[in-house]
Amino acid sequence: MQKKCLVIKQEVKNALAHGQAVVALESTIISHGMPHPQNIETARLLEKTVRDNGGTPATIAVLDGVIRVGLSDDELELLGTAKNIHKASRRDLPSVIALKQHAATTVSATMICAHRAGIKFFATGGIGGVHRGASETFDISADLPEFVHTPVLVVCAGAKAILDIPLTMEYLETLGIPVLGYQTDEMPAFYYRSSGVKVPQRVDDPSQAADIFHQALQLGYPGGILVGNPVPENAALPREKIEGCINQALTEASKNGISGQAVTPFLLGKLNDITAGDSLKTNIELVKNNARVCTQIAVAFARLSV
Ligand code: PSU
Ligand code: MN
Repeated sequence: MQKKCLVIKQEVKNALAHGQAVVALESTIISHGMPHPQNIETARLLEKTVRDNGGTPATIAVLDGVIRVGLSDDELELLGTAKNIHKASRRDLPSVIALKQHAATTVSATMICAHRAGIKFFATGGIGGVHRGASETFDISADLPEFVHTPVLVVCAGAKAILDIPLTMEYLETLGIPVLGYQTDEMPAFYYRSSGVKVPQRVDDPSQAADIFHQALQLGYPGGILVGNPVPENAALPREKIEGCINQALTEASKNGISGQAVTPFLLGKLNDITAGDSLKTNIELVKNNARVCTQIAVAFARLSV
């Protein structure tokens, strides 16, 4: 018999069985998105934020080929320190499981694992998207098409500003993915609050987002919903300054021939160096804010379903 490839932590199982709010958290941000020790501190802070808002956190990763939904503190530590952690998006899940590897899951893979576990809500930092220069490189994150297939509501602070936000929004429109602006009319730009690109729908409180997701499920939509939640004002970086730093990081990436799944971790790391840690501070604040709002939406949804 095949060994079980999905293990759900007991606490998460209990919460799901009682129809309580459960919020998935990803692990790529821990293993490839932030330096040590801030990565592990952030992972713990996010779990605490979910709990403080009345939810149960479920951080997701693949360990020794088993999808773990809900991690122990030792497992978070391993993901934040070990060097042999793969970065798994949708395409990589079968191989990291079959070959019994360790992998951090990106947004697309975390959505798949969350859905298999029965979790409908997931908070991340910035969604992957269409990269600048994609007309040459074809670099478009697998995060975007995942929303066509997998019914999970994801709260992000917009597309990472290292991306092409107008093209990312066009792509989401083509795929027919509902995108909501949380207390904003614009898609947030990760490090700063407004990108200048309109979202198709604004919501002003968690219950509106919960209602829209509930409606999509009732209509039999097979896919998910993306919520853009702007970074808190006091943590946002000045647009002009960070744009200069992003251009510098992009130049370094092309000089070094960085491609494929290494691009995003490289750019985030470079930006952290260039801004002397300011981009990391902002990143931590925005994902914490996303965990808070996502949990509030999950709590509102749980009320709808009783
Ligand atoms: N947001 C962050 N930091 C990250 C990521 C998102 O604040 O590290 C990760 C997510 O896991 C996302 C991935 O799914 O980057 C996208 O990678 P790519 O561009 O290679 O698809
Ligand atoms: Mn890519």
